[in-house]
Amino acid sequence: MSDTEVGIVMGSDSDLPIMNKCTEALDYFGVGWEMVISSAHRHPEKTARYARGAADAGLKVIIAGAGGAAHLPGVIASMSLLPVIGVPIAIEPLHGVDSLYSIVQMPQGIPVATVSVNGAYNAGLLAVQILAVHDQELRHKLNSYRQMLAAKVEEKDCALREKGIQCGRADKDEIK
Ligand code: RP5
Repeated sequence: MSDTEVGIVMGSDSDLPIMNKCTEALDYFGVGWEMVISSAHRHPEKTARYARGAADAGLKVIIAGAGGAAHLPGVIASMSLLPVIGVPIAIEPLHGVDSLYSIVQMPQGIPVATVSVNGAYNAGLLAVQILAVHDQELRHKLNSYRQMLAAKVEEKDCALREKGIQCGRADKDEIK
């Protein structure tokens, strides 16, 4: 079985600074990934080949990021039964609203799980969660990750107390 479980596709190298955040999340959890530049508009044949071959290549999830009239995630989803996570990339002049609407408003029948504008890190996390359904070790790592997030919130709350700002609620110990 291939160690590469997540395919990351983007419309252009200009998407790379954002899409690299997927790889940070996947690397954190030790999930193998590959990365490809293709385009629904500028190179539809390559996009079709990649999407149609993804499952046979051993991929389990595809993350696709694009900006503007961002059809890449939807087109890939139409040509593969793998779950596709779409990342709307913010570009001028509409700052990602165009990308968000293009990706999130898929017609019934071909879903794309859309994250926030430039939300590539969450796309990586969502891919990990999908893989974790059948992977206990990944579930343990995800639990630890969430505990770490909660601990950071506590640290920030403690910092407020150190500045002399009171919580004030009688049941404040219950909030912790
Ligand atoms: C989209 O067009 C790409 O995903 C990118 O976000 C946008 C602009 O591409 P470049 O003109 O920077 O190559 O297809």
